[in-house]
Amino acid sequence: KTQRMQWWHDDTFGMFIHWGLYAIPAGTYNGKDGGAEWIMETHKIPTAEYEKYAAQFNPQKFDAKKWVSIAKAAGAKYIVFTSKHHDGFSMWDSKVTKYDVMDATPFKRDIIKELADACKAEGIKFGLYHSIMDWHQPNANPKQKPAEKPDFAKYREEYLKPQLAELIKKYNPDILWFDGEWISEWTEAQGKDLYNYLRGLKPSLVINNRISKARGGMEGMNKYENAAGDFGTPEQEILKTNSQDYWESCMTINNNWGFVKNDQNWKSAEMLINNLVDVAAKGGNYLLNVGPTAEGEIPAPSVERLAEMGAWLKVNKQA
Ligand code: FUL
Repeated sequence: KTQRMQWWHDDTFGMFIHWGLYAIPAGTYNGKDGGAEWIMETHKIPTAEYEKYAAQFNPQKFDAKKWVSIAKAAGAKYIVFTSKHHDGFSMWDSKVTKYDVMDATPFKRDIIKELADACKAEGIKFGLYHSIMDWHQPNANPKQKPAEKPDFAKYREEYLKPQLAELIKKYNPDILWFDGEWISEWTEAQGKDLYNYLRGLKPSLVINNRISKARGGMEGMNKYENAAGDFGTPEQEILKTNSQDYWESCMTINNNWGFVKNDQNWKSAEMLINNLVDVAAKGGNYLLNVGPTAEGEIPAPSVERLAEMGAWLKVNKQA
């Protein structure tokens, strides 16, 4: 147990936000259902075709303060937001690419800046989910596009790392939450190198274990010792028993991470509270996801459930 991890461990409850261009198709492509934030892959949408969503991205109802107040009312102490998901679209004003919210959309507002500022103002810790896998960068896809002679090291050194340095410098995140580490090009050595590099830029950073190769499937805990990363990441499940290692269960509030129009399979507030209590009793953190719409709103059924959790916590949480 370390001093650096104390606040994170004590905070226990966070709100995950999956938001990107995929909120526009909202789980349906060419009349066929399937995929949320994975829709590009699910329907094998060509890059040039998928890129067109950027020109449509104009979430006029986006209000960072409102999102943060929803998290706060729920009793969540930190937010983790998708800076870049597997589709490769950057949700901030990145100097490394034009495929970002500033250069490629009519919206032209730096979403991460607005969110980071709103979190800071409210004393909510701020984290960024960042995908190592990137379907938009030809150099990140050696297996899929061998004909293009992709150079993964070039992607890693000249795209991935500079983008992360930019995020740290500009928005001072408390947490970096990696994902998409399972591609065969990514190695434990690269994970360690990246971990050390990022902690060098900001020593207090908290970083999940998906920066390394140690995650054992969906159960999410490390399958070997001395891996890079500070906490385990069970996905859509809760550990069966208490663990001495740091861990955080991330879960959806309906069936999907990204917004899906037809997904009305909301978990009850009672179940969400049970999950939170179960996780906390076993020494873990609970990262509960919402998927805002293309207009920029957290769906009402999510807001209602989060409010119920907050009301329950107010009465029942011991100091
Ligand atoms: C997974 C990703 O592939 C999903 O899209 C989602 O982001 C989840 C939290 O992690 O591995």
